[in-house]
Amino acid sequence: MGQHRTKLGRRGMAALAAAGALIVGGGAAAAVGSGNADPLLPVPAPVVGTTYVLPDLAPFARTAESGTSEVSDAFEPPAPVGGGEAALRLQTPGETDKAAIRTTEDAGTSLAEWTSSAYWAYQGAAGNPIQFPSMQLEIDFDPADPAVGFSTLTYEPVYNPTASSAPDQWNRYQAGAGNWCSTRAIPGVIEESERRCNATKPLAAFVTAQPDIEVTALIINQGTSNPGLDAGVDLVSTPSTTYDFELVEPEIPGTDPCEEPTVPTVPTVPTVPTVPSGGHENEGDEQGGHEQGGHEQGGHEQNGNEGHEQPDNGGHEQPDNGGEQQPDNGGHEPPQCS
Ligand SMILES: [Ca+2]
Ligand SMILES: [Ca+2]
Repeated sequence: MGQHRTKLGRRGMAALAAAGALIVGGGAAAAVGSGNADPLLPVPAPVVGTTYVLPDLAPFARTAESGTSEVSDAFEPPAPVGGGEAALRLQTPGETDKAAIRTTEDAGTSLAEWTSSAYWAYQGAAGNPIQFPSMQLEIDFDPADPAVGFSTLTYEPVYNPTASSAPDQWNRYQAGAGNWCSTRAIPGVIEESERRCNATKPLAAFVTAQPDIEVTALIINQGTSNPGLDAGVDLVSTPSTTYDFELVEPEIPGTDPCEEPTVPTVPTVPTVPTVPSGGHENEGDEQGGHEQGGHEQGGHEQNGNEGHEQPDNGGHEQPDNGGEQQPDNGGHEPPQCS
């Protein structure tokens, strides 16, 4: 399951910290006003890192499939600024259609940690122009009692009047700073009559009323009652990560150990020898490390000359030749990648 996604590990964290981009707490993200007419504000740096969510949707799982959920590059642009080349696409053609994906990666976090949570959404088509996908949090306000405390909180742009509902563009929603509905009554904050979005409250109100309140799951939801909605979601930020929906896993600079020791073979690179940029690293990965180190310099050309001169062309198949070449290749390649 985890093999299809990548989190920035220590190296990614170190890179963010070194770049001054690491945000401690949610303060820096709060400057983005969802009501601003201009949605193209800089994306806050991930609080901890980025998790790429590929078409298998791991670590999410589909929990409602009468609508559809898939990673797609169908929108224009296909992703928000900083969100790569694709997004989650949710489609609910009919009144009762529902599309939802759910993850428990942040299960056990305090609700207070979610005040910097956020996501981007795009409305490509809608039966009702105010409709957008929502962020939902399953919560337990009484973690000590397994029989008590469950509810689902929902942030949805329609319940946050200052949130942008502009179609055909990526809108950023500072959900953690917005107002939320609750499916169930919660003592001290949501009365029975206030359930199901008859009242909306900021997360701080929930935390104040129920200081032990925990989040048990994150859901990205669309529907029911969203007929004709064709929408995108990307860069969903939680306390631990930002989920970036992508068709293929991007190459994260600095995570490929074969990149660093490569010798530049392309004539255009000698100007900046000490600071490898993205483009140079990619070139180096393809041409430098693998081909030069392993094959050209290693066993093939020198050892192979003897074998290739023999007309039977059996050099590659005979175990004697193979035995001579493989120790060279095997010996040279791993050190270059480690
Ligand atoms: Ca409970
Ligand atoms: Ca994306």
